[in-house]
Amino acid sequence: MSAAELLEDLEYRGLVYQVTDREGLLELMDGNRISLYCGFDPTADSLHIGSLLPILCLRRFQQAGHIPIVLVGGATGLIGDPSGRSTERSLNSADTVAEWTESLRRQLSRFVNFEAANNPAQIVNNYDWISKLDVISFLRDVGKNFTVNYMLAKDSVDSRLSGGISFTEFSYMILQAYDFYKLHQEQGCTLQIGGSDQWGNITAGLELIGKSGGSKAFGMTLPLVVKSDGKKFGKSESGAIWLDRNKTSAYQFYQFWINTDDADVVKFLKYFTFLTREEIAALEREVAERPEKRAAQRALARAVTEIVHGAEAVESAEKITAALFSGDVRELSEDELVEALEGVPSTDLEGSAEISLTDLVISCGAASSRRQAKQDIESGAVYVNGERLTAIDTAVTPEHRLHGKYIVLRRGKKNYYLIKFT
Ligand code: 383
Repeated sequence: MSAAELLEDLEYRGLVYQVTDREGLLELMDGNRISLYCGFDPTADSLHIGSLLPILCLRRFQQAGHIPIVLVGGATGLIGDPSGRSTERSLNSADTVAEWTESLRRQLSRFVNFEAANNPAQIVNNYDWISKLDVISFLRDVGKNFTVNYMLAKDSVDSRLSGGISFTEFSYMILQAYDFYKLHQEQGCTLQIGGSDQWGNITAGLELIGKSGGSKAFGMTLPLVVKSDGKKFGKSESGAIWLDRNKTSAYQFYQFWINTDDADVVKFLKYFTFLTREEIAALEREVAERPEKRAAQRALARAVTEIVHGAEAVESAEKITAALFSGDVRELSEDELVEALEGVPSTDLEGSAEISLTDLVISCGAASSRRQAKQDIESGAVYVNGERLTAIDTAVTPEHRLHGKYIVLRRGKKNYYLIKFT
């Protein structure tokens, strides 16, 4: 892919929010392999989908032949970026940050290709150079290039002046600027990308590179992902959508994307998938003509889940979705069953004896009285493992138990209860 095609593709996808010098960048990339970087601070033990856009963008550059450098902020994570935040962060311990740095490094590695023959990705940790910087060199060699006036004018600082900002967070932009300078000098990195909140930090780097007489470098930001309903992107009722499947299961992740509004789905296909323009246009027509089929949402969920969790995860998420839709959960593996029913009321029962359906309905909390339980069962509202049972004295035996220990009870269309026998 030529430089012009890459830039056009990014623009078609709506991924270019700001760029310091579009024509200059185009000229630099034209026929040349450039190195570009994006940084991620270890402020938690996992990334969430807020970081997905820049990671995938690094991959888009790599697919076009350029060299992506993924930076993990082992040092900057100890300081705290004030960008986009209205209050001071609390500091995490050095051990915690070191641990999170490792988790992020593992996670980020999945998104770029370290084996590419001509343009293998690199991953770096800014702790490696920032920790070696002594305070005198920092103030003399780096700090001298920035006036406090310049720093005060940055959004990240200006917006905090009334509420207060520590010297620690105030200094953050200089560290990120120093990273860009270092990567520019030592690896020939000429472009930094990031979310729109990073514009100030990225341009501070360009300032430092410029003052140090380095060759020209560029900055580009991606848009903030906004939803048409005005709600914050990337949050579900249960909180952030993480990239670590132990924090957000692959099924929950898939569900998050499946639930995208019609009004947002085409935009998200452009942002978060590698589908072609033709494929996206076809799905756009589907949304207009047959919205009830949710073909675009399904394509989106499949594509993003596959990128983040792999093809097997997509298969199992679809299997779980189908099982919960039909109510028949008997074909699910034990892991899938547990994943499907995460968050539903769960009860542990002891023993290997059979139990009457009424007792089961009561002990799992599906009904609050015998009378209610009886009524629910007789009206046909109660299902065991997807099978409707209408006799109140049906014996639920150990044979019913899935994987030797689970009973899935459902009342009505959607109320699930998990009973685990120990
Ligand atoms: C640190 C050192 C650098 C370059 C960048 C950094 C990290 C940067 C930052 N980024 C955010 C983060 O880590 O704080 N100062 O949580 C987020 N990024 C990306 C993207 C985003 C930004 O990781 O907009 C969302 O994900 O830039 O908020 O030398």
